[in-house]
Amino acid sequence: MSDTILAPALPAEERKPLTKKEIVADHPTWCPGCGDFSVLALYFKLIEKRKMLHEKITTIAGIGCSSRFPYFVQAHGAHYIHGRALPFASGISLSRPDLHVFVFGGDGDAFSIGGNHFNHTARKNIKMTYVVMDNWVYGLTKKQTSPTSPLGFKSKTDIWGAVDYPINPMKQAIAAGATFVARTTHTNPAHVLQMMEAAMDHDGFSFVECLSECVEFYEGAFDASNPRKGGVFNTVPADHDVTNEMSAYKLADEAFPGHFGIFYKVNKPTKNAKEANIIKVSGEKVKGLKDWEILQKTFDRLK
Ligand SMILES: Cc1ncc(C[n+]2csc(CCOP(=O)(O)OP(=O)(O)O)c2C)c(N)n1
Ligand code: SF4
Ligand SMILES: [Mg+2]
Repeated sequence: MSDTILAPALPAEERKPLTKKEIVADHPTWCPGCGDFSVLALYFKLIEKRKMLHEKITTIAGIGCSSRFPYFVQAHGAHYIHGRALPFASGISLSRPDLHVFVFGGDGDAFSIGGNHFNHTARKNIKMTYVVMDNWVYGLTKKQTSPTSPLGFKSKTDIWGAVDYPINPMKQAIAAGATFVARTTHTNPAHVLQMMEAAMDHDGFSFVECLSECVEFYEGAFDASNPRKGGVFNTVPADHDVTNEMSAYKLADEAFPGHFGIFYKVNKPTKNAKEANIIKVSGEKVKGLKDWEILQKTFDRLK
């Protein structure tokens, strides 16, 4: 091993902040015009802006076009099993309090196969940021109905139009117990960055629904929210109380395009903090004992 590898890392303040060039990996293989490009570019911006150190960047995803995300970030990350990104990210979050874990994924990954994990990670308030790039369709597998596809959407699985009522990600996140719930859209880069940064600063499970157009299989889905396409982009009213669950629910219940911004934000102890406390308290009880003695005590107690 070279001296450079063995040399201890310089203190953060003495290290040069990362440049985009250093964190950009492979050329993204998304279709030209896909909304996901914008989200990736803003993640790079966030890394640069917050001067994140290379070894602290943690990018996790499931499976889908959007979930290819970690491939395109030159840092630690994993492209995990479809719908299972959150349990994987939970393990990292709980065992590495020095990292802020980012999870990126699609509407199918988050609310269909991963729906259960979404609810439970939210209710446990495990510290991480989950950005769902919602395109209202399964993109990677070439146009099947997703849990957010609107009624009547014609796809390979609903050739006569979708008949199942779509879920509302914002309502679902609030009801599940997420402590930070925000909504943004890839067509407003400054807003995406603002939401990701606020989510990162939240001590708990932060969820951001980011509309991200699939130009290949659902072109124009979000035009009504894009002023450049004749739509309207309205931010959350200034007098909205983000700690009021019912007000947040009302915002979430609005017809598309609704509002964009932070709908809900409350402070509640995280599972991370609770577990750290259990470890501290139980550690004090067995202070001075050798590992095998602790194990023996545990087995004795189980008798
Ligand atoms: C266990 C399992 N079931 C099904 C699939 C096939 N599959 C891959 S991605 C995907 C859906 C992707 O949709 P979404 O999460 O919305 O991501 P997008 O491609 O739209 O970004 C499906 C059904 C899989 N890879 N693994
Ligand atoms: S299929 Fe859709 S979601 Fe996938 S890369 Fe192409 S435009 Fe993006
Ligand atoms: Mg999708």
